[in-house]
Amino acid sequence: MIMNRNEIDAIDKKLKTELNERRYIHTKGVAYTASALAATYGYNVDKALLAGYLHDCAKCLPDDTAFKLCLENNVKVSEIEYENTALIHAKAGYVYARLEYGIDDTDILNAILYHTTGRPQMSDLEKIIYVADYIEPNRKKIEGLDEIRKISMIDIDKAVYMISENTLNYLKKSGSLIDDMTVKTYEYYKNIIEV
Ligand code: DGI
Ligand code: FE
Ligand code: FE
Repeated sequence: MIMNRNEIDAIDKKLKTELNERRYIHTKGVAYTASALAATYGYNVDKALLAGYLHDCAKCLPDDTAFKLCLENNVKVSEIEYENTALIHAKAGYVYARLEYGIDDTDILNAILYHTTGRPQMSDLEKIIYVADYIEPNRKKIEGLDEIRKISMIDIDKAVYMISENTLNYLKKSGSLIDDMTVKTYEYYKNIIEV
């Protein structure tokens, strides 16, 4: 899926009306960071930019709209997603990017779908978005972030491992329910960086 400058600009404009200011600023940060990671790892820069732009496209929808979008489009919602509404924007975004932003590229749609929990054996683009979401410059300071930023430009699998470990620790500390996929991502990337 190739988009020209005008099409990207149109997506940018639409996102600006659908996201709050903070989320829009974060979105731009992810888009540019994703394109830099793509350049580093020899991936298509425009595709990474587009996926970065759209990764949180459903973040500001009301929860009931997000649930409805999934259910009406045959995307199953799990118990944990009903209870932890921070998770649903990934699945809703997967549907919304296709219906509202005309995205038909499976890799871009999957990068949106898995950007919050990750998954084992992510594609290059999925890893780029997962990492860019965490390291973009507008993210508020998280412990270990400088080190993760540095590693991100050297070994993306290791960066995925470090981010998933941080996320798990954070969720444990805050007593949140943890999605199976979040744990599977951590275990998979822990194993592959240890060989
Ligand atoms: O949408 P963003 O704020 O840019 O970032 P995100 O999509 O990575 O994550 C949204 C939140 O979801 C973040 O605070 C971490 C949280 N999260 C990730 N995995 C899990 C989770 N929350 C729960 N309850 N369970 C998980 O497994
Ligand atoms: Fe998100
Ligand atoms: Fe995000």
